[in-house]
Amino acid sequence: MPQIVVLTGAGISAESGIATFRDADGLWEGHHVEDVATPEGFARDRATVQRFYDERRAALATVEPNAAHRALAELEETLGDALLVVTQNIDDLHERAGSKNVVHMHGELRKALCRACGVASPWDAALEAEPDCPGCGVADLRPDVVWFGEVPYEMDRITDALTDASLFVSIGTSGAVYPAAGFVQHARRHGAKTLELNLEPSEGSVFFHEARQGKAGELVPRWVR
Ligand code: BJW
Repeated sequence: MPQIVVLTGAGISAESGIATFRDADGLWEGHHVEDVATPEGFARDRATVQRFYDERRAALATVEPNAAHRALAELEETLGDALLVVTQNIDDLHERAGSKNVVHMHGELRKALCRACGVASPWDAALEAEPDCPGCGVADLRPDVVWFGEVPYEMDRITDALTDASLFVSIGTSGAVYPAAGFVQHARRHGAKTLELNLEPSEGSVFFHEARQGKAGELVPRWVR
Protein backbone atom coordinates (compact mmCIF):
# COMPACT_ATOMS: atom_id res chain seq x y z
CA MET A 1 0.00 0.00 0.00
CA PRO A 2 1.33 3.49 -0.81
CA GLN A 3 2.49 5.64 2.08
CA ILE A 4 2.50 8.80 0.02
CA VAL A 5 -0.41 9.80 -2.22
CA VAL A 6 0.15 12.73 -4.56
CA LEU A 7 -2.87 14.32 -6.25
CA THR A 8 -2.09 16.39 -9.34
CA GLY A 9 -4.20 18.81 -11.36
CA ALA A 10 -3.88 21.04 -14.40
CA GLY A 11 -1.40 23.36 -12.64
CA ILE A 12 1.37 20.75 -12.76
CA SER A 13 1.21 20.71 -16.57
CA ALA A 14 0.86 24.50 -16.96
CA GLU A 15 4.61 25.08 -17.27
CA SER A 16 4.70 22.47 -20.05
CA GLY A 17 2.34 24.74 -21.99
CA ILE A 18 -0.98 22.99 -21.37
CA ALA A 19 -3.86 25.31 -20.49
CA THR A 20 -5.51 24.93 -17.08
CA PHE A 21 -9.31 25.16 -16.74
CA ARG A 22 -10.17 27.97 -14.36
CA ASP A 23 -7.24 30.42 -14.65
CA ALA A 24 -7.37 33.52 -16.91
CA ASP A 25 -6.96 32.15 -20.49
CA GLY A 26 -7.96 28.74 -19.13
CA LEU A 27 -10.04 26.28 -21.15
CA TRP A 28 -13.31 27.38 -19.51
CA GLU A 29 -12.70 30.96 -20.72
CA GLY A 30 -13.16 29.83 -24.32
CA HIS A 31 -15.69 27.04 -23.84
CA HIS A 32 -18.90 26.44 -21.94
CA VAL A 33 -18.21 23.56 -19.57
CA GLU A 34 -21.72 22.17 -20.07
CA ASP A 35 -21.12 22.00 -23.85
CA VAL A 36 -17.79 20.15 -23.85
CA ALA A 37 -17.47 18.36 -20.50
CA THR A 38 -20.84 16.70 -19.90
CA PRO A 39 -22.48 13.61 -21.43
CA GLU A 40 -25.43 15.86 -22.34
CA GLY A 41 -23.13 18.19 -24.33
CA PHE A 42 -21.73 15.19 -26.22
CA ALA A 43 -25.23 13.92 -26.99
CA ARG A 44 -26.25 17.39 -28.28
CA ASP A 45 -23.20 18.15 -30.43
CA ARG A 46 -20.72 15.33 -30.83
CA ALA A 47 -18.64 17.18 -33.46
CA THR A 48 -17.91 20.17 -31.19
CA VAL A 49 -16.85 17.92 -28.32
CA GLN A 50 -14.63 15.80 -30.60
CA ARG A 51 -13.02 18.99 -31.95
CA PHE A 52 -12.34 20.24 -28.39
CA TYR A 53 -10.50 16.99 -27.57
CA ASP A 54 -8.83 16.69 -31.01
CA GLU A 55 -7.28 20.13 -30.49
CA ARG A 56 -6.05 19.23 -27.02
CA ARG A 57 -4.65 15.91 -28.32
CA ALA A 58 -2.77 17.76 -31.07
CA ALA A 59 -1.41 20.26 -28.51
CA LEU A 60 -0.28 17.41 -26.25
CA ALA A 61 1.93 16.07 -29.04
CA THR A 62 3.89 19.35 -29.02
CA VAL A 63 4.73 19.58 -25.29
CA GLU A 64 7.12 17.85 -22.87
CA PRO A 65 7.05 16.97 -19.16
CA ASN A 66 8.49 19.67 -16.90
CA ALA A 67 10.64 19.67 -13.76
CA ALA A 68 7.64 18.86 -11.53
CA HIS A 69 6.68 15.71 -13.48
CA ARG A 70 10.35 14.65 -13.52
CA ALA A 71 10.75 15.17 -9.78
CA LEU A 72 7.75 12.91 -9.05
CA ALA A 73 9.19 10.24 -11.35
CA GLU A 74 12.51 10.46 -9.46
CA LEU A 75 10.64 10.10 -6.18
CA GLU A 76 9.01 6.92 -7.47
CA GLU A 77 12.45 5.55 -8.37
CA THR A 78 13.40 5.94 -4.71
CA LEU A 79 10.12 4.90 -3.08
CA GLY A 80 8.72 2.39 -5.57
CA ASP A 81 5.17 1.27 -4.75
CA ALA A 82 5.15 3.44 -1.62
CA LEU A 83 4.25 6.38 -3.91
CA LEU A 84 0.96 6.64 -5.81
CA VAL A 85 0.25 9.55 -8.15
CA VAL A 86 -3.45 10.18 -8.65
CA THR A 87 -3.89 12.65 -11.47
CA GLN A 88 -6.97 14.51 -12.59
CA ASN A 89 -5.11 15.30 -15.80
CA ILE A 90 -5.87 13.49 -19.03
CA ASP A 91 -2.43 14.23 -20.48
CA ASP A 92 0.35 11.60 -20.36
CA LEU A 93 3.14 13.82 -19.02
CA HIS A 94 3.61 11.84 -15.78
CA GLU A 95 4.20 8.65 -17.78
CA ARG A 96 6.47 10.42 -20.27
CA ALA A 97 8.55 11.68 -17.31
CA GLY A 98 8.92 8.07 -16.11
CA SER A 99 6.19 7.62 -13.48
CA LYS A 100 4.54 4.19 -13.51
CA ASN A 101 2.22 4.17 -10.48
CA VAL A 102 -0.28 6.62 -11.91
CA VAL A 103 -4.07 6.59 -11.66
CA HIS A 104 -5.89 8.72 -14.25
CA MET A 105 -9.08 9.36 -12.32
CA HIS A 106 -10.54 11.60 -15.09
CA GLY A 107 -9.45 9.36 -17.97
CA GLU A 108 -6.87 9.72 -20.73
CA LEU A 109 -6.81 11.97 -23.80
CA ARG A 110 -5.00 9.35 -25.86
CA LYS A 111 -7.71 6.72 -25.37
CA ALA A 112 -11.09 6.16 -26.97
CA LEU A 113 -13.95 4.55 -25.05
CA CYS A 114 -16.44 2.36 -26.87
CA ARG A 115 -19.98 3.16 -25.76
CA ALA A 116 -21.15 -0.23 -27.08
CA CYS A 117 -18.73 -2.61 -25.30
CA GLY A 118 -17.17 -0.29 -22.68
CA VAL A 119 -13.60 -1.13 -23.71
CA ALA A 120 -10.95 1.60 -23.92
CA SER A 121 -8.42 1.49 -26.75
CA PRO A 122 -5.57 3.72 -27.92
CA TRP A 123 -7.05 6.68 -29.80
CA ASP A 124 -4.77 6.15 -32.81
CA ALA A 125 -5.79 2.50 -33.21
CA ALA A 126 -9.46 3.48 -33.06
CA LEU A 127 -8.94 6.14 -35.73
CA GLU A 128 -7.08 3.67 -37.98
CA ALA A 129 -10.13 1.41 -37.70
CA GLU A 130 -12.06 4.36 -39.25
CA PRO A 131 -13.37 5.01 -36.50
CA ASP A 132 -14.72 1.70 -35.24
CA CYS A 133 -13.95 0.10 -31.89
CA PRO A 134 -10.93 -2.22 -32.41
CA GLY A 135 -12.59 -4.59 -29.90
CA CYS A 136 -16.20 -5.00 -31.09
CA GLY A 137 -16.20 -3.14 -34.41
CA VAL A 138 -19.11 -0.85 -33.52
CA ALA A 139 -18.70 2.83 -34.49
CA ASP A 140 -19.73 4.43 -31.21
CA LEU A 141 -16.54 5.88 -29.75
CA ARG A 142 -16.12 8.81 -27.37
CA PRO A 143 -13.10 10.35 -25.65
CA ASP A 144 -12.14 8.19 -22.64
CA VAL A 145 -12.54 11.06 -20.19
CA VAL A 146 -14.74 11.59 -17.13
CA TRP A 147 -17.28 14.36 -17.58
CA PHE A 148 -19.39 16.09 -14.94
CA GLY A 149 -22.03 13.73 -13.61
CA GLU A 150 -19.91 10.64 -14.36
CA VAL A 151 -18.07 8.56 -11.77
CA PRO A 152 -14.26 8.98 -11.79
CA TYR A 153 -12.11 5.90 -12.40
CA GLU A 154 -10.58 3.65 -9.72
CA MET A 155 -12.32 5.30 -6.76
CA ASP A 156 -12.01 2.19 -4.55
CA ARG A 157 -8.24 2.00 -5.12
CA ILE A 158 -7.87 5.75 -4.47
CA THR A 159 -9.98 5.67 -1.31
CA ASP A 160 -7.97 2.73 0.09
CA ALA A 161 -4.69 4.52 -0.67
CA LEU A 162 -5.89 7.74 1.00
CA THR A 163 -7.03 5.80 4.05
CA ASP A 164 -3.61 4.18 4.50
CA ALA A 165 -1.41 7.14 3.49
CA SER A 166 0.88 8.84 5.99
CA LEU A 167 1.35 11.83 3.66
CA PHE A 168 -1.03 13.41 1.13
CA VAL A 169 0.31 16.06 -1.24
CA SER A 170 -1.89 18.07 -3.61
CA ILE A 171 -0.19 19.81 -6.54
CA GLY A 172 -1.64 22.32 -9.02
CA THR A 173 -5.35 21.88 -8.48
CA SER A 174 -7.97 24.50 -7.66
CA GLY A 175 -9.93 22.19 -5.34
CA ALA A 176 -13.12 23.13 -7.20
CA VAL A 177 -14.10 19.68 -8.45
CA TYR A 178 -15.29 16.72 -6.38
CA PRO A 179 -14.52 14.00 -5.44
CA ALA A 180 -10.82 15.03 -5.77
CA ALA A 181 -11.46 18.20 -3.73
CA GLY A 182 -12.48 16.03 -0.78
CA PHE A 183 -9.36 13.80 -0.76
CA VAL A 184 -7.48 16.06 1.68
CA GLN A 185 -10.19 15.74 4.32
CA HIS A 186 -10.40 11.97 3.87
CA ALA A 187 -6.61 11.53 4.16
CA ARG A 188 -6.40 13.86 7.15
CA ARG A 189 -9.27 12.15 8.94
CA HIS A 190 -7.33 8.88 8.61
CA GLY A 191 -4.12 10.31 10.04
CA ALA A 192 -2.13 11.62 7.07
CA LYS A 193 -0.06 14.78 7.11
CA THR A 194 -1.29 17.02 4.29
CA LEU A 195 0.62 19.47 2.08
CA GLU A 196 -0.57 21.71 -0.75
CA LEU A 197 1.77 22.99 -3.49
CA ASN A 198 -0.08 25.47 -5.72
CA LEU A 199 0.39 28.81 -7.45
CA GLU A 200 -2.17 30.38 -5.14
CA PRO A 201 -4.25 29.20 -2.18
CA SER A 202 -6.81 26.73 -3.54
CA GLU A 203 -10.46 26.56 -2.51
CA GLY A 204 -9.44 23.87 -0.01
CA SER A 205 -6.20 25.35 1.33
CA VAL A 206 -7.57 25.66 4.85
CA PHE A 207 -7.90 21.89 5.10
CA PHE A 208 -4.15 21.28 4.67
CA HIS A 209 -1.60 21.21 7.51
CA GLU A 210 0.70 23.26 5.26
CA ALA A 211 0.21 25.18 2.00
CA ARG A 212 3.11 26.49 -0.06
CA GLN A 213 2.56 28.94 -2.93
CA GLY A 214 4.58 29.03 -6.13
CA LYS A 215 5.14 27.30 -9.45
CA ALA A 216 5.02 23.53 -9.46
CA GLY A 217 8.24 23.43 -11.51
CA GLU A 218 10.04 25.02 -8.57
CA LEU A 219 8.09 23.80 -5.53
CA VAL A 220 7.90 20.11 -6.43
CA PRO A 221 11.64 19.49 -7.04
CA ARG A 222 12.38 21.42 -3.82
CA TRP A 223 9.92 19.26 -1.88
CA VAL A 224 11.21 15.99 -3.41
CA ARG A 225 14.96 16.62 -2.96
C1 BJW B 1 -0.40 26.22 -10.85
C2 BJW B 1 0.39 26.61 -11.90
C3 BJW B 1 1.75 26.30 -11.79
C4 BJW B 1 -1.57 27.22 -12.40
N1 BJW B 1 2.18 25.68 -10.71
N2 BJW B 1 0.06 25.60 -9.78
C5 BJW B 1 -22.07 20.34 -5.63
C6 BJW B 1 -21.24 20.09 -4.55
C7 BJW B 1 -20.28 19.07 -4.61
C8 BJW B 1 -20.13 18.32 -5.76
C9 BJW B 1 -20.96 18.58 -6.82
C10 BJW B 1 -21.92 19.58 -6.75
N3 BJW B 1 -22.57 19.62 -7.94
C11 BJW B 1 -22.03 18.67 -8.76
C12 BJW B 1 -21.05 18.03 -8.08
C13 BJW B 1 -20.17 16.96 -8.60
C14 BJW B 1 -19.22 17.45 -9.66
C15 BJW B 1 -18.47 18.69 -9.15
O1 BJW B 1 -17.48 18.61 -8.45
N4 BJW B 1 -18.91 19.88 -9.51
C16 BJW B 1 -18.26 21.11 -9.02
C17 BJW B 1 -18.12 22.07 -10.16
C18 BJW B 1 -19.02 21.62 -7.84
N5 BJW B 1 -18.28 16.36 -9.88
C19 BJW B 1 -18.55 15.38 -10.72
O2 BJW B 1 -19.56 15.37 -11.42
C20 BJW B 1 -17.57 14.23 -10.74
N6 BJW B 1 -18.26 13.00 -10.55
C21 BJW B 1 -18.85 12.70 -9.39
O3 BJW B 1 -18.85 13.47 -8.42
O4 BJW B 1 -19.43 11.47 -9.39
C22 BJW B 1 -20.10 11.04 -8.19
C23 BJW B 1 -19.28 10.03 -7.46
C24 BJW B 1 -17.98 10.30 -7.08
C25 BJW B 1 -17.22 9.37 -6.39
C26 BJW B 1 -17.76 8.16 -6.08
C27 BJW B 1 -19.06 7.85 -6.47
C28 BJW B 1 -19.81 8.80 -7.15
C29 BJW B 1 -16.84 14.15 -12.10
C30 BJW B 1 -15.95 15.32 -12.30
C31 BJW B 1 -15.33 15.25 -13.68
C32 BJW B 1 -14.45 16.45 -13.98
N7 BJW B 1 -14.07 16.44 -15.33
C33 BJW B 1 -13.12 17.45 -15.82
C34 BJW B 1 -12.96 17.24 -17.33
C35 BJW B 1 -12.14 15.97 -17.60
C36 BJW B 1 -11.79 15.82 -19.02
C37 BJW B 1 -11.00 17.00 -19.57
O5 BJW B 1 -9.86 17.26 -19.15
O6 BJW B 1 -11.57 17.67 -20.43
O7 BJW B 1 -11.86 17.30 -15.15
S1 BJW B 1 -13.59 19.11 -15.42
C38 BJW B 1 -11.95 19.71 -15.13
O8 BJW B 1 -11.79 20.08 -13.74
C39 BJW B 1 -11.04 18.48 -15.35
C40 BJW B 1 -10.05 18.64 -14.24
O9 BJW B 1 -9.41 17.40 -13.98
C41 BJW B 1 -10.89 19.15 -13.10
C42 BJW B 1 -10.12 19.84 -12.01
O10 BJW B 1 -9.45 20.96 -12.49
P1 BJW B 1 -8.00 21.33 -11.93
O11 BJW B 1 -7.03 20.29 -12.35
O12 BJW B 1 -8.09 21.62 -10.49
O13 BJW B 1 -7.67 22.64 -12.80
P2 BJW B 1 -8.04 24.19 -12.46
O14 BJW B 1 -7.85 24.94 -13.71
O15 BJW B 1 -9.34 24.29 -11.79
O16 BJW B 1 -6.94 24.62 -11.38
C43 BJW B 1 -5.58 24.71 -11.71
C44 BJW B 1 -4.84 25.19 -10.46
O17 BJW B 1 -3.44 25.18 -10.76
C45 BJW B 1 -5.20 26.61 -10.04
O18 BJW B 1 -5.43 26.64 -8.64
C46 BJW B 1 -3.95 27.44 -10.37
O19 BJW B 1 -3.67 28.47 -9.46
C47 BJW B 1 -2.87 26.39 -10.30
N8 BJW B 1 -1.72 26.65 -11.17
N9 BJW B 1 -0.43 27.28 -12.84
C48 BJW B 1 1.29 25.37 -9.71
N10 BJW B 1 2.61 26.70 -12.76
